[in-house]
Amino acid sequence: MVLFVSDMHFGRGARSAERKKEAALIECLKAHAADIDHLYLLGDVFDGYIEYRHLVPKGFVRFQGLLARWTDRGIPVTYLLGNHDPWHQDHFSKELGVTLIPDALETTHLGHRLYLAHGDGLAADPPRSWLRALLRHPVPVGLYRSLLPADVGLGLARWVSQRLHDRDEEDPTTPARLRAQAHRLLRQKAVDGVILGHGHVPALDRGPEGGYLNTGTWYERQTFARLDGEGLHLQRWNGARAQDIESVPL
Ligand SMILES: [Mn+2]
Repeated sequence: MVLFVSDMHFGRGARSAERKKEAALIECLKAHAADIDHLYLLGDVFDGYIEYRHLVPKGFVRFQGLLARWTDRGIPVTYLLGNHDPWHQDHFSKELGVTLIPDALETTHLGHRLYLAHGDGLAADPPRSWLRALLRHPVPVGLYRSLLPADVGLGLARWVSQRLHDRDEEDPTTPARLRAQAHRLLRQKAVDGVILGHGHVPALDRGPEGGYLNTGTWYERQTFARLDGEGLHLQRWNGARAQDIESVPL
């Protein structure tokens, strides 16, 4: 069984609220620990995250500890970076054993070919794709890291993240654009399923060419996805257990 979760946006709200969201995610993951084969984090795990050569942002160490325990036990964890957390270096890979993927990933689980991504690269209009390229280019990112003191750089990135960087999330056309792009990928690529985050609206549908699932958000609705022998499930953690919202065979 494979789990997919995205858009925790850890650090967005007040500390006590964030601690509750982290605790709920840990409970949900622990409830699946006995039969999980692979965990995917589909981006925007953190609301603003800049890692420096010798420093990582504070917080959410319980969640990170769970990831380390799981990878130590041989459960693979793969983290596809989102538009709010593209600035990782090697802390997650070297310290926590997590595989970091900067963009999209095609992989196979349970005999199904899957296309996985956060989704910001698919949703972006051409006028805004320059911003995505700039924020992920090593030269401006390197300059940002080296020119600003870390407290100032991370603080500024979080301020921007909260105030200016949420247009896709506020744009009511984003979920439909993600769905259209997912079905284009299902037609063009030899994949059976496309799983994205970013749109903040959970979705699951199946056309003749395959299934599309959007994980929604952990931080608002505690929705996530599960792939098992029966197919693809959109689920919600209700605080005590995972409930099926919708399922499709793949
Ligand atoms: Mn997001």
